[in-house]
Amino acid sequence: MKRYVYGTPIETGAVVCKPETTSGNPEDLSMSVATKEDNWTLSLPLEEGDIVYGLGETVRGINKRGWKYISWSTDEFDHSEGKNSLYGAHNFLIIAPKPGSDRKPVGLFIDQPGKVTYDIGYQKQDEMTITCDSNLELYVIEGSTAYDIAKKFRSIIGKPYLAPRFGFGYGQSRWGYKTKEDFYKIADKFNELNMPVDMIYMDIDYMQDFEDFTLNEKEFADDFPGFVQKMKDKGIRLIPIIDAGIKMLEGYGIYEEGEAKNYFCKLEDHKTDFTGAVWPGYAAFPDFLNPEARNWFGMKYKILTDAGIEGFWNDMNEPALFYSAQGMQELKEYLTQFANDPAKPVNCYDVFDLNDHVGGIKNSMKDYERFYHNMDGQWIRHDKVHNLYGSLMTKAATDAFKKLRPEQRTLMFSRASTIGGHRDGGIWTGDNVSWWSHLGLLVHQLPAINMSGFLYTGADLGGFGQNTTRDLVLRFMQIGMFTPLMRNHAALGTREQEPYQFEHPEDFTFLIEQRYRLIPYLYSEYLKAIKTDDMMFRPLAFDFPEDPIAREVEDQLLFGHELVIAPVLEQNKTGRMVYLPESMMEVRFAKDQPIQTQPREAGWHYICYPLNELVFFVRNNKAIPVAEHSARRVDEINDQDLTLIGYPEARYVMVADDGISLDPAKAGYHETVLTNV
Ligand code: MIG
Repeated sequence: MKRYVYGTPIETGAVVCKPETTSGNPEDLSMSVATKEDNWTLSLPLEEGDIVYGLGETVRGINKRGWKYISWSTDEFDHSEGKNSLYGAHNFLIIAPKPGSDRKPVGLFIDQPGKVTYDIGYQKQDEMTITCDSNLELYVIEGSTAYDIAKKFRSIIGKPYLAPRFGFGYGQSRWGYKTKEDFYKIADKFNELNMPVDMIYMDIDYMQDFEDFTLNEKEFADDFPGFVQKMKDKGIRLIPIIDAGIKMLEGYGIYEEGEAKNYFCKLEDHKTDFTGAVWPGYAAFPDFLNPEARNWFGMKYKILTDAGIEGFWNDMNEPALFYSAQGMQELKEYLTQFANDPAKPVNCYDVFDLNDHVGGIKNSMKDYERFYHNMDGQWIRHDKVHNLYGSLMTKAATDAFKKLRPEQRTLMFSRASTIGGHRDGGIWTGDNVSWWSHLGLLVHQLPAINMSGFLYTGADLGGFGQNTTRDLVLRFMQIGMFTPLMRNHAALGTREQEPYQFEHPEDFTFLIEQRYRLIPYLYSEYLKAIKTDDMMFRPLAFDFPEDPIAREVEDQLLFGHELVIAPVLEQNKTGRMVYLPESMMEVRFAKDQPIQTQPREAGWHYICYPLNELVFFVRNNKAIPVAEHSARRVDEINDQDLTLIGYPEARYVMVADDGISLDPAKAGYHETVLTNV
């Protein structure tokens, strides 16, 4: 592994074990580097059959060839193919030449907190060009396979955040739960239907006027600890959201404190707070790059942890900006000019221009260039460090949790992230849409997200934006079955998509039950992946690099060391073609039937996969443990009574701990060999 330093890079904290600096430029795979004043470019030829893996949470396929990606944390509610950026800014990729090539696979990590552009065969089909600001660290990682390189990379960025085991339970969420009654009703409904659930999420409406660390006066301010406890009595942990922006309002204590202590991002004068607008209206943005401000913000979670809250999700931390005070002023000037110009509109181009001006005030680059961070006394313009913001908000929280809840793990996941942030929390994949194509997108994202260090992850099951359908929710759940975060979440105003809103809720109950049966195994693979710098989700070709078909499969994944999962990704399908790179055992969970297994030869198979079953494949000579189906909460899972399914002779090395202690010594990590005899 080699590390090259260009210019004077800002320390991002992404890498915890840095190799010595290598001088000169990398030559692997005929790379060439050109540095101009404020611009750095790396180019390399791509050959036919090269696969490019990585870039974490972004658009398009597992193989990133043939598109342009921009690493720039973006509040993007439309995750369609035409986009270039999502919430994650994960600058790690691997180029894997085809089998038989005399070129070796190579991994690249661009340690740069600003915008990084990847043209991966977009301008020229057989050329890759990476462009960014001229101050960066470049890591070039060699290895025998893409998988090997991914593990080597993971070994230098530090261990991923360790979630509490209850975080593997099913979570119900929706933007729009407003009252205590809403929460009681949901919990009661789940309990009534005997549907397993561990968490219900609180979205922005629990706050008073969208003010962080406050409680809605009408609903929650009065005896919040009592309410939290009442939900716990129903077996539910409440998981509230925290937003990045702080409402600018005299009399709101948190704002006044942050203002007095200079903890907010400043304009170019380094004195005036930058004014952005998000849910609460005009808001100031905590300067998470300033360690003091970070500590201050983190300790505010105490208001909620003191009330018994054990987990949070951090939102809007790209940071998302609906507009800024200055941007709005400029827009008004433009509009006034437009309105007062008798010659306008001359033609439709004037109207399009008007449209662009109005639409362009959201998440505008101009705004990201308006404000500054105080990083250890040095003022840095936001756009230079943009991608650090979300992860440092997560760090603010997790550092504080170590003080506020020193004994126990706290659930934490974030929307925006960059590599390094994986040590402090998980991520969810943000505002997907209730589209069938977003099932496939999730399958593509999971391995790339794992490569970047994030293991505790998942998507809004059912889809966040727009109206879902019963079959889509079930198909989403068949994938979400394996993601550590299994949460159904939807946007305000969309069709209600709690499992009990649909016909035959027992089908949903059945799937969630199977999830709980798999938790001992899923959690074991999670602990192993943390310990051994491994990925939980992998493209087939990571384990079968020589198999030309496996190299092109983008709709199946390896899970852990035992499984292949092949979800159905299209509507009105009752099954699909599945490619098995080796002979495997098909495993089928169907209602009111014992688990069915059927040996399958290597090759293509048409596999029936109804909406209300769970189907996966156990790899040759492997087996996985499955619990009884009676648990309705993670804490009720009987870890002593596990059945191995798969190949009868196989054993499984089960890893477990107490699932909650922060201190590894107390958690009691241990291995047990499970066999069928
Ligand atoms: O601008 O808090 O991604 O999960 O429900 C929308 C409301 C703000 C975006 C999050 C979504 C959440 C929503 N938030």
